[in-house]
Amino acid sequence: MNYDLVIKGGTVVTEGGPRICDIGITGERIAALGESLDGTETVDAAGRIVLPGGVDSHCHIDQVDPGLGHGAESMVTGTRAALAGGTTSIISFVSQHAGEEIADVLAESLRRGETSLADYTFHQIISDPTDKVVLEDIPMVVKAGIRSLKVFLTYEDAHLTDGEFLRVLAAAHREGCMVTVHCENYDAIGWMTEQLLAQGLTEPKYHAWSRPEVVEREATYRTICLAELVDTPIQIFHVSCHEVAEEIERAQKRGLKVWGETCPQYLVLGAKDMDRPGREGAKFMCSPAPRDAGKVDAFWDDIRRGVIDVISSDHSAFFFEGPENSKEMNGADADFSQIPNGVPGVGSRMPLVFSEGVSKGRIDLETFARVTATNPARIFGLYPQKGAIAVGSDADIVIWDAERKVTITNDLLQHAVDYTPYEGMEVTGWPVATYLRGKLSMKDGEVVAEPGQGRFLARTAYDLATPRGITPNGFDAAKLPPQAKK
Ligand code: DUC
Ligand code: ZN
Ligand code: ZN
Repeated sequence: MNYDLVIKGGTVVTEGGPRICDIGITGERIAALGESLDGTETVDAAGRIVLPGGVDSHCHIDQVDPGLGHGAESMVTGTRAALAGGTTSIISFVSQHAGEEIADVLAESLRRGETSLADYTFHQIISDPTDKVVLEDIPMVVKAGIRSLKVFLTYEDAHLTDGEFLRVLAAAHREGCMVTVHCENYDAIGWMTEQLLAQGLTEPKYHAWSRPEVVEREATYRTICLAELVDTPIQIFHVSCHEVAEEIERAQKRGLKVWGETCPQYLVLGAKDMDRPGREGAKFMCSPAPRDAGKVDAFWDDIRRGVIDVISSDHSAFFFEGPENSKEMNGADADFSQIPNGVPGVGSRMPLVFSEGVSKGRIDLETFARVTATNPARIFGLYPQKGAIAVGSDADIVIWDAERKVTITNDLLQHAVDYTPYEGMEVTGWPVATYLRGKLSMKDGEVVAEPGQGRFLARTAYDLATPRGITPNGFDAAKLPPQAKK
């Protein structure tokens, strides 16, 4: 048998564990794992780690975020940065703002997606769950191949009341969607912000003071309870610390369909970064805020034990300087509450997790592959097409040099903005080649994929997003026709 491409002799990270073997690729798929495979083209991967292409299930790319603005990243620049960093599939967002027709925003997002270099899909943000949205639009979005919704429990223009959140959970229950949730308490943050600003405490570091761990923990607990009431599978987005992960673990132990995601910024950055001189701290401002770096060991343990299943980037690209799409777009001396949240990270995600996790001996290679590729693919209905090196899966593959030491600079990351919060950080381990569906897409830092190479990943019903069929008292309220909104 002659394969189109054979990647030879690398340490291949399969779901059964790492093994030294060849990968035979025919067309866009993996056709064989074995020894001495012959190919029209061969690539020598001896001495390298061979990983499933990363699946970054939380990136704000070419999207307007309620309360945050558009960000500077286009689908072209964002997915170029993804491929440079070893990620072959991304999930961005279709963002509904109050009063907007979801059909229009969806059509626009699908149009922008056509320029993608990597494979892609979207989560549907629901900011205004009117009767039409829950009865007609969410079913329409599902028919279009989108199987996950996102809601915010904070941000001025986006947060839902508990009543609105329940309506979204119920629609997701009926339609078989995963609901992803930004868990922070809107009123608590608003009150804390007022108190801080009244004292003249305006610098970036007070962003973290306005939203300590308890604000996130409360919203996480509430989210879990409401999802349990309705019987809807959920993923808690960007969990920042062990204290919040404890709520998720309790829910998982009760058998609930609750998953947890974190991001490199909560493993690498800390509150002290936001306390850098002048406005420098704004480079590290995201929500939830980076926590006390001293507490990170217990959090890595949550990752090892699978309480936290996914490490995504929450890539959110605002320039540091400049009048538009920037951290100073509301004025160079705006107080912390006026500075857009979010850090860029789609390209640095895999190298940071590899270096902090695998190279420092905190996680093994299988866990790395699970949290960066396999689990996000499973949780969002893309598996086994994506997220695994297995016969029949798409040939999305990253060849990794586990020994290479690289000092991160903004240029290396190839995203659109003028900074990275990880500037100057040395990492051990770096992607040297990325293949998307069998096609070489990045080699030695040069992205050779073309705009439009990426494909929309339409999703159908899948087990993890299916309700358990268990409600607290056996009364499945979500199945009833929704009541008109008051
Ligand atoms: N927080 C969000 O909720 N979204 C984008 C970036 C961020 O920090
Ligand atoms: Zn969020
Ligand atoms: Zn986000």
